[in-house]
Amino acid sequence: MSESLPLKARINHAVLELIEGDITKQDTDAIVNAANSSLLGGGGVDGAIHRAAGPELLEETRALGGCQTGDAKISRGYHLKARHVIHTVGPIYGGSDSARLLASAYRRSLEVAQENNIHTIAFPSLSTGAYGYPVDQAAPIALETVCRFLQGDHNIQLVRFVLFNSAILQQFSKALAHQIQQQPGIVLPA
Ligand code: AR6
Repeated sequence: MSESLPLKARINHAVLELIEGDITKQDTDAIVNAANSSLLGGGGVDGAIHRAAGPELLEETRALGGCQTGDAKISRGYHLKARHVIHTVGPIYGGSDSARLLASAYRRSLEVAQENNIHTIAFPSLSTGAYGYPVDQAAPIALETVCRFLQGDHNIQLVRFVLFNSAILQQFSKALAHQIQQQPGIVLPA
């Protein structure tokens, strides 16, 4: 990757970072699950999180009553390093409302984190696997939404995007570079 593309920024008192890795391995207070509205598990991130957390997670999510697209719900993390899982449902790419719903999934996840006194949170790239959202369109929405949230009043200290391969990481890094140009108050750490 070009050395000029940023992987970290400071926004208010929070750090935003981009890494290549596996969401299930993160030791943040919460990890975010790219779930579906049943909250009963699936493939991709959802399958990996349920496998790593153990069957107790499904027992808890069964009782949550599902989750609408663009909303988020919280559970415990069980055998994960993360104490909590925030389950959000991104849109299936294609509808006229896709961009709004993708932004909503990121924003609602951060609001749920804030309500539950979570200070550090890791996100995968929502909707860009089974749900078909092109990463070059999803990354700017993800970064803009998270940067705007971090510029407001909150107790979040760290938002980490955990991207599954270097191509996705590069798209997110490009989108972060754009946010740094567009939004005053986002600075690169020294
Ligand atoms: N860590 C980080 N990123 C991952 C991991 C991982 N362990 N595994 C995959 N990715 P997806 P969606 C990347 O399909 O598009 C499920 O069946 C992957 O490369 O997990 O929101 C649910 O139950 C892609 O970039 O989520 C839903 O039915 C991104 O994570 C549906 O899929 C998201 O891919 C949700 O689809």
